Amino acid sequence: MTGSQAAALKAEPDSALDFDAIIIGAGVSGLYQLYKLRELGLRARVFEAGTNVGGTWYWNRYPGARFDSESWTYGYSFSQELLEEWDWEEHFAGQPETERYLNYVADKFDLRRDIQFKSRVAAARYNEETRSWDVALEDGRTYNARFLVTAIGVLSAATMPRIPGVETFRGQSCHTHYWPKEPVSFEGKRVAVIGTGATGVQTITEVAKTPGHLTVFQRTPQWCAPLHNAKIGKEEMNRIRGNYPEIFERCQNTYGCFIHATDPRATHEVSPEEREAFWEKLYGEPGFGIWMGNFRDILVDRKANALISDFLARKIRQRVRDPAVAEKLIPKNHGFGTRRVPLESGYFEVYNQPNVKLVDIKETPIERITPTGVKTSDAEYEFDIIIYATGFDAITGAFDRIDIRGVDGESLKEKWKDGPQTFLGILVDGFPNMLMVMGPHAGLGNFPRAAEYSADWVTGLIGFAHDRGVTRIEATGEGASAWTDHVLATSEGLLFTEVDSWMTGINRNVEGKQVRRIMRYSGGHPAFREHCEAVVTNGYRELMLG
Ligand code: NA7
Repeated sequence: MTGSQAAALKAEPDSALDFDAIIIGAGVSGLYQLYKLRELGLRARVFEAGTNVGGTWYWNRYPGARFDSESWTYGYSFSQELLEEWDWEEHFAGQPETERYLNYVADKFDLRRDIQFKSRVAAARYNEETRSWDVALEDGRTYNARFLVTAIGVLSAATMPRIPGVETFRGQSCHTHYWPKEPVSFEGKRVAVIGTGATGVQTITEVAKTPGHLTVFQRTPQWCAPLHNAKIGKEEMNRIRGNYPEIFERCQNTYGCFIHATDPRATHEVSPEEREAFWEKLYGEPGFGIWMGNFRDILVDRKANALISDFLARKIRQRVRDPAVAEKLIPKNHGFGTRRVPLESGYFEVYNQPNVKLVDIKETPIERITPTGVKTSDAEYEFDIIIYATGFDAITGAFDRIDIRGVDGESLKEKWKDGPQTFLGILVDGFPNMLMVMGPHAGLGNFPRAAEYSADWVTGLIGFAHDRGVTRIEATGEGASAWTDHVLATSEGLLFTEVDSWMTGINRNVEGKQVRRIMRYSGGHPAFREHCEAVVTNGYRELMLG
């Protein structure tokens, strides 16, 4: 294409299209993506299923929902003014505070005027003739746009358990993700929680605070570690504010964009006493330090992993009075850190309460949900409330729930049935002009840090195309294969790959999600960014632009 052709194309408004870009989702990534596309002067529209902004922090309003990232590492970094104005109240903010924050952001940057709520996207189809995406909402409304940007999150497709009789229960029941906006009282109620992942652990700890009776149905125990949350006073907040440049810089340079950096030592390089002292220190400190700031080999070396797991097991035994209950709470089928580590605030002590019962459903499986409660292989329990903390069809689930069709009507769900294939976790060959913010095979971690980068990269590419009159962007098949191979290679030797969890794409409640897959880039964020930057520096030559 010549320069004048490009200029002519740029000058020509796409008046035939409803929008330049459609963004799906008004969560952390979607809000920022909208802000960035507006900066380019593009007409962007966000479709959001909820009635307000916030994504994860709009939906997950279950009791006890809060950050495991330090609040001051989680907020957006793009606006100095926002950093000046917003005071975090707690080191690990609860859901209400985070929802308030995201609403504040939406208001401050006047984002709502381009967000269409109660608009769940049901289908998106690429139209080769117009080089655009036709998007259909669940209610039948249709729109089109040059670019389709997915900002649908990695844990947004909640899954109910496949247990017979779920629909027959006559009391109150709810998946944690769909928690109602109105307060739910547990006072004097018989409550069941099914599921003990990060969500279950937070829910259980909170529900147990109200008098009543709580029964926890646990399939797999977790290696939980203390959160050590605290309030942030005015002076401390000002100190944090003064340190924002260093804080964000540090997050940029760690593996998972958290404030915690891996300790360069190997577990066996230090004496047992020193090791124990180090782990005590980490156990006593706030946040993910014990997972992300531990010795460099605990997630790759079986012996090192066994030692840290043993340390955590001792902690559980110390904290839970009944030794039989403590044993049930100690994971036996996976080592510490090989699944997402739930951070807790008094979780294990909950089981010392006389009104809390732990049911190990590996020993006595749930047979069915009855109209009055839960029937296991050896007992029938009656409940007023059943809470399903049963997780998500992670990473690809939200994509699977939209009928996304690329060139010649190829289905994305079908293309990914044996695992995702992407270029940088952002583009997919055969799906031109679709850009994924935090798509599969991108690096996970402290979400907004990674999402800001991802949205910036997407913005850079769209801006590049816009400036040159490029109306079609596609990853090559070779590029996607090479990235996919690289992603698989980065996970080699990591112990988490041997364990079933949402991080390896397992969800026994979903057809086709029973085989472990590599779902995310495991080379760490600094390396991820290097790969992305190289593509930019190279003038996007690895992509097909037309
Ligand atoms: P998780 O971590 O996937 O946990 C789901 C929990 O629900 C887990 O304990 C599951 O047991 C349990 N589960 C799922 N299905 C069933 C059935 N059918 N019967 C009994 N128990 C079941 O989801 P979370 O929401 O806790 O956390 C997801 C992420 O969101 C979290 O890591 C944060 O990053 C935010 P299992 O372990 O599969 O045996």
